[in-house]
Order: sequence, then C-alpha cells, then structure tokens
Amino acid sequence: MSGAKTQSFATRAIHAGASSLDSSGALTPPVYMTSTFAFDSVEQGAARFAGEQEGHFYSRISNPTQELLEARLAALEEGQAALATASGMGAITSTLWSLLAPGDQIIADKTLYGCSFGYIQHGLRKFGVEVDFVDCTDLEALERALSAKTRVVYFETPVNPTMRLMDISALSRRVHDYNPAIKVVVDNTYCTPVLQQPLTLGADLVVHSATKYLGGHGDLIAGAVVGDEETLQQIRLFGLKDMTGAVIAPLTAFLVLRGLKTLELRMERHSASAMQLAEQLSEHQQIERVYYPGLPSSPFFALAQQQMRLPGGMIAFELKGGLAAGGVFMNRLKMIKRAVSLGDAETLCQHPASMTHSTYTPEERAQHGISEGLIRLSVGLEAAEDIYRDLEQALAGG
Ligand code: 4LM
Repeated sequence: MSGAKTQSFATRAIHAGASSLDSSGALTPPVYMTSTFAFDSVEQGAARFAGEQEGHFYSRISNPTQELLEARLAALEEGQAALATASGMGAITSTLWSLLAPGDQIIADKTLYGCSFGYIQHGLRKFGVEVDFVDCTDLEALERALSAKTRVVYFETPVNPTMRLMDISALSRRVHDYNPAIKVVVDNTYCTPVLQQPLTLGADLVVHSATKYLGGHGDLIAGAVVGDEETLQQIRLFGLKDMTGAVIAPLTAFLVLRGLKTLELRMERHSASAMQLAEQLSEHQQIERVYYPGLPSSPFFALAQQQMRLPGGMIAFELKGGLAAGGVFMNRLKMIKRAVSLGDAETLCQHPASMTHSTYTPEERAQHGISEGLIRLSVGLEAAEDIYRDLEQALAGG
C-alpha cells in the first residue's frame, strides 16, 4: 500500500496490505473458504507449483484471506514477510523444524511457555538437535554456550510466566558478532508489535501466539511468524507445507484481522490497568512479591523503559502463604476467570506450576526458575477498579 511505511501503527493495523480482494467494494474483506484454486490451463498450474508464477494453488500453502493477514502482520512487525499459522505452537514448530537439523544446536532461554519448552526439550532432542537452556539475561553465559553448531537462539521477553526481560538489541548484537548466520528468534506474544518490535532491535524472526492479544477476544487459536522473505518462504514451503501442516483457517485469519484493528487501543488499556493493579497488589499485605516490568522496583524496569513502549498487560505474583494461600485465593475469585491463555477482554488468572507449565517436571521448574506458588494474571479490559475489587475480596480469604 502506498505510503504504508510512513503511516502510524494504528493506521497500519487497519489498512496495511489492503488490496482489491473483492471488487464489490465491501469494507471488510471476503473470507475465502476454499481449499483449492482452479487453473486456466495445465501450464498455469505447473508454473504456480514451480513458483514461477504468483498465485494461489492450494490453501495449505496460501489463501487470499491468510495473505491479507500476513501482509498486515509483516507491516506491524516491520518485517519483509509473514506466515500465519493454525496456532502459536504451529508457528514455533514450523519455524524450528525449518531452521534445525540433527546435530545442530539451539540455545533457548531457561524459561519458556510450557509447550514451547516441552517441544524443544523433548521434540527437538528426540530428533537429534542439541538443546541448551541458558539464562539469556546473562550475555556472558549465552556467549559461552554459542558454538559452531548453533543455528538458533530462542527466547520470550517478557518471559511467560516469570516476567524476566531479555535485552533484544544487546543479545542480538552479541549473537550476530559471533556468527551473523545464527537466527535470533523472539516470541513476541506478551508484547505484540504495539509494545515492542524485535526485528527493529536486531532479531531475525518473531513468532506469535495470535490466540492471545492479536486475536484479542478469546475466540480463536492462531499463530504467526514474521521475518525476512527468504526464511519465511522456507518456513512456508517446508516447515508448514511438509512438516507440520499447521495451516490457519480462512475464517480464523479473518477474525485475527478484525482483532488487529483494535490492537493498539486494547494494549494501551491492558497496560494502563496492569500498571495500576501491579502497584495496588505490591502494596497489599497478603502479597509477597509482584513481578511486573512497569514497577520501578523491578530489576527489569530500566530495560522495559528502553525496550517496551508500555509494560504490558501481564502480571505475576506470589502470596505470603505460598502455594496453599494461592489456591484459596484463586478459588475465591468471582468475576475473574480461572483459565489459561491470555490477552482476552476478560481478566484470566491461572497457576503456572499446575497448568501452563506442568510440562516441566517439579525439578525442572525449580531449575528453570518457576516457583510453585506463582500466580499469573492476564489483565483484561474491564474497569481496573472492578478487577481490583475482585482481587481484594479474594485476598481477604487468606
Ligand atoms: C498460556 N500460551 O500461557 P498457542 N508462545 C507463548 C504462549 O504463551 C503460548 C504459545 C506460544 C498459553 C496457552 C494456554 C508465549 C501459549 C502457544 O496456544 O499454540 O496459540 O500458542 O496460557
């Protein structure tokens, strides 16, 4: 779209990639519910399969609704290209299966979303990839782990669920100084491009669970990868097409496009409410500790100020009574839902050790820094006062 580079984020979230998907003038794009595409001739079909001619040929590879979503996501993350997938795990697995082969090494941060950890720890290892979990906030430790076999450095920032932050720019520089061919892959699910654009900070690829803030309404499962044209083509034509088949449904792509229109507004609200709640919780006598990068007491406060536009909508905390008190508190919540996932309009509260991070053994959780009493809150779009009222009455039961 002409002038797209100069448009602000909010405008790109609504218009980027808009093309004449439909000639009727419909304001919202049509949903192309089709599995296949008819060719004018056998030669045209062959040319499309050979990649010699642009155009869709089968919806496991591309679809017009998906294509519009991909153009929009690329514009928002400031990447050359994007691939939308059936889930966040579909994005992560399609990417890493494409980049890694037996004998290669992946270095991942020591704490990741439970299923990302499970896939790397068990899935990649099973197929002969060398896996090293390192505290990626420690650049010296990261550098010591780098080797001639390293192909990928993978992390989240902020980390799910502990809210540690990685310095994307310093980390990417350190890795690329060692070997520019190593792919720095950042899971940007917690931030979305509203708060942080890893590619502009030196990372090579961004992955997302679009199930979360990008979709934003708790009504879909989707994912995405954004980066350079060549790597994205490799992920589409090998990782997605042949390895995972984790194709996004056209209707789901449409729903993510709808969610993106309000992404910036929603992230601002999630962040403002989370900031207020993090402050209130940290002053509450029942609370032992709050993990939120917007609090000046956070060890990641300075980095958050430098790297993130706003501190985001996710908070983690521990109660003074530990695990037992946490259970009582969670069972007393009334409006706030006890549910995994995040980034929805509804405030969601979950217990990582028994839910999202139960893919780690108790020993692994201890080793990887996930305490048994940690509680995670995805601050929704309700009025912050109402969210706090529910938290306060639940805390009063302890
Ligand atoms: C959750 N998370 O934390 P799909 N990357 C990150 C995530 O948090 C998730 C995924 C990838 C949660 C799900 C139950 C940072 C998921 C995986 O669920 O495959 O879209 O994304 O509560």
